[in-house]
Amino acid sequence: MACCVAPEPEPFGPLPTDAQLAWQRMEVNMFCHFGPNTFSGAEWGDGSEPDDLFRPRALDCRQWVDVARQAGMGGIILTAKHHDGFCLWPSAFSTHTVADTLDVLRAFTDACREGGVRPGVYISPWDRNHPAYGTDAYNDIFANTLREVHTQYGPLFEQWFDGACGEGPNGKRQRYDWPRFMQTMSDLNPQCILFSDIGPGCRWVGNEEGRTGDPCWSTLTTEGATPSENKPEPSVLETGHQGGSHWVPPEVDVSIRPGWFWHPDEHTKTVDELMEIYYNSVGRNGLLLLNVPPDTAGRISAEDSTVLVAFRNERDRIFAHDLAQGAKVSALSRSGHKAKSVLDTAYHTYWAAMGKNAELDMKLDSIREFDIVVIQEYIPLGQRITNVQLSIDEGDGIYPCTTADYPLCTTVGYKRIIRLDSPTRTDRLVFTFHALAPPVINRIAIYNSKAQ
Ligand code: FUL
Repeated sequence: MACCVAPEPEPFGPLPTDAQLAWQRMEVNMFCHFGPNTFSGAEWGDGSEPDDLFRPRALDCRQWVDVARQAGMGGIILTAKHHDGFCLWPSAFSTHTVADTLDVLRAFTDACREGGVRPGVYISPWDRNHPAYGTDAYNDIFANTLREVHTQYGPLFEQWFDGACGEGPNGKRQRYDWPRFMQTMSDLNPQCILFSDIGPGCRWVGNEEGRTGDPCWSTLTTEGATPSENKPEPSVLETGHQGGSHWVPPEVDVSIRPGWFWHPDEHTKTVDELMEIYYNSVGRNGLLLLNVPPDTAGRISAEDSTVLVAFRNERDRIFAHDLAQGAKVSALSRSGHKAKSVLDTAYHTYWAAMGKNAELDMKLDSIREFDIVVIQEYIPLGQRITNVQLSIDEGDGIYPCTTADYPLCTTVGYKRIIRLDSPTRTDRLVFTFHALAPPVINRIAIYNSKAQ
C-alpha cells in the first residue's frame, strides 16, 4: 500500500565521498615516524644530518604490518619525508635521500600490499634541507615529488600534508602553491584522502592529545582558507562547524610515546591510556591515527607491539557482546523506516525518523547491566544530530542517565561511544534525539565493559 511505503530520507548538508566513508570506517590506523631523527634523538632535524646517519640495522617493514594487523589497524602512514627533508626513497628531486639499496618506501609499500594493509604517506612540505626552499622553484619540486611518489609507489590511501611551515636552509619561508598541490593529487589519485589542517579529505583535529572536540562535527567551512593560511583556530578544528560548508572529518593523530620519533629513554602509553584515547577519538566521531615509531633496528619495539595487541584485545573484549540484540525497538515519533534496523550490523540499513526531534524506545529481552552505549548516525546521508538524551526505566519511572563526561551527549556522527557513570541495570532504554534534520541511525548497541 502506497501509504506504508517509507520515503527514502533526503540527504542533508555536505556528504562524505565513498573514499571518505571507507576511510572513516577504518577507525584506527597506524602512523610511523621514521627517519634520521630516529638515530639522532631529535624531533625536528635541521636538514644537515649526514645521509648515512640513517642506518636501520635490520629493517623489517613486514613486522610493522604484522603488528598493525594484530592491533586491528587497516592502514599505515609512513613519514616518507619529515621536516629535515630526508627522503626515505631515492628521489630524483633531492640529494638528501636513502641509497637505491635502502628504498624504505618500496619495502614499506610492498609489505603493506602483501599483508593486506593500506599504505599512506606523510611528505612534509616544510623542508629544512632543500636549497630551493623559499623560492618558486620549490613549488615545482614539491609537486614533482608528489607525482614521483604517487606514480611509483601508489596507489596510496592517504597523503599527509603537515601544517608546520618554517624556514628553509636559506632562511626563507615558502609560499606554498596549494591549489597546484591539490590539483596534482586529484589528477594522480582522486581517491586519496588528503590530510591537512583544513582537508579536503580529512582535517587535523587541532591537538595532539588524542581527542576530538565536543561537540564534534565532520563539517567545516573552509572558504578563504588554505592549509597554511587563514585557517580556523585549533579549537575550531577540534569541534568543526555546525552547518559547515564541506565534509572534512577529524583525524586524531597522537603518539604512543611522548615523542613522534623513537627515543631509547621514552616509554609507551598503557592500555588504559590508549582506551581513553580510543573513547575520545573513535568514540567521538574521529579516526584515530596512532603513532608507533620504529626503532633504530627498523622494527617496532616489543614494548609497543605488546601494548598494541593488548589494546586490541581490550576493545574486542568490551565490544564482544551487544546486549541490545534481541530487543524490541519502536519509534515513539512517527517513523518512516523500521526502528529495529538499528540493531543489525549491516552498514547500509537504518532507521530514519520523520521529524527533527525523535524518540526511540528499546525494550531489552531481559534486565541487562551495561555501562556503554554506542550510537552511529548513517553519515552517507549527512551528520544531523546535535544532541541525544539517554533515559532508562528504573522500575518506578523513566529517568535520564548521567554519563561520565556529559549530562547530555552532544553530536553523534559516524560513531559516538557514551560511557555511563556506573554500570546500570534496566530492561528499557529511551533515546531522545534533537537534530538539524530528521535523524538517520544505522546502529545502536550496548555493552558491559566490566564483563569478562
Ligand atoms: C607536526 C610535526 O611538526 C611533528 O614533528 C609530527 O610530524 C606531527 C605529526 O605533526 O606538525
